[in-house]
Amino acid sequence: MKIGITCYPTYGGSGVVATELGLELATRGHEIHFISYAMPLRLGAFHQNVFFHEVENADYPLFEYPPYTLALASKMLEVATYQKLDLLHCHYAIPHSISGFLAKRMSYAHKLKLITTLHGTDITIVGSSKSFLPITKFAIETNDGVTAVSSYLKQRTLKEIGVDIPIEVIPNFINMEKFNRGECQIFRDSMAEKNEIVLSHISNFRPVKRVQDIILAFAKIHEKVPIQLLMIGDGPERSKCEELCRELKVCHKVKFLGKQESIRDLLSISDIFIMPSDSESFGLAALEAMACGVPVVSSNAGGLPEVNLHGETGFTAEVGDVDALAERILSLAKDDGLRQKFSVNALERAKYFSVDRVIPLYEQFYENILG
Ligand code: GMT
Repeated sequence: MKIGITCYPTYGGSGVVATELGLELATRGHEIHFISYAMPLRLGAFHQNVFFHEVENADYPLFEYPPYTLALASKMLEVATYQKLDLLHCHYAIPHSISGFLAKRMSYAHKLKLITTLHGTDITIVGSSKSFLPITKFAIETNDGVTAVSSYLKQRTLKEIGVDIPIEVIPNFINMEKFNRGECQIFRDSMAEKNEIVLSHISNFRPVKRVQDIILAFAKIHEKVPIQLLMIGDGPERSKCEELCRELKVCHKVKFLGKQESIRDLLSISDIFIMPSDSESFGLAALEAMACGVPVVSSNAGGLPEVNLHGETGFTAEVGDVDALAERILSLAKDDGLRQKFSVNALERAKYFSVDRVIPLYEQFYENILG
């Protein structure tokens, strides 16, 4: 198949999922054309069957807000026409599905199909806001096929956006050849004492991630068990978090590592992963941790319980319940046997989301749409 993929290239999990999907499809022989305003972050080097088409936005004195949606639609049409695409697959409804709709309407020459994958905030924040709700509903209903990354997100889309179109749940996925527990003893020794448990967190430190809950929970347990906290990533809440560490006098036990490339290595030296998010349609970072055999302590927000099974692959807690988070981290940190059992279960659970199982679901979905 010849597939056009549009996503946000620089921020957020939806761009990561779209890019990895394109790369996996390309290795299976499909021809993939990424269409966006910048090269998706994880695209990197040259890949066979993968092409990137940059959308140049019009700059004109009248345009205080240059109309990216229109520039994208024109580029989609151009790529679809000259590369003879079978379908356009948009990730994140706003504005990509609207551009896709325009491109499809303009492409009289062949029967271009339009698919959108809903990722989370396109529904839970942007889509359900008063100003975007009608256009989000329209953007979704205009597709030939719609997928959501969790059952939770599907239900919220049906309920809050009120769409009248079937939504198929195709979960996010993981390439377990890229994400697996590596041998990183020297690296681990440089991060923590031999007897310490390594607790880690990875995110973009936006308010929705509730990173301060991690510090509050950590402060409650750091004297009860030898433990080191790794805070990986960067974003608007990082400074407040560092300030909280100083206030609670836990700085000597917390390392803020900023943005990192070697996520797999950092997960490989971790014993427990923490994700206390306020809202999470899926929680890709939790899945990446599980693929490296790391048990997860997370909130029970959104689709997280579909990934992290309470009492099996880790623990979940009510959003904002810092005491429960602390108690659950402590029980795992103190019990080597339980941690080992959850680690095995986490790895097993991650296999359910492996590319070998999930990518064929997308291929089948495309084939059904193409008839
Ligand atoms: O919250 C983010 O990191 C960005 C956001 C996005 O749409 O780019 O992520 C959402 O999509 C990810 C990939 O499908 C999911 O793993 C995240 O759970 C989801 N984030 C939220 O729902 C808050």
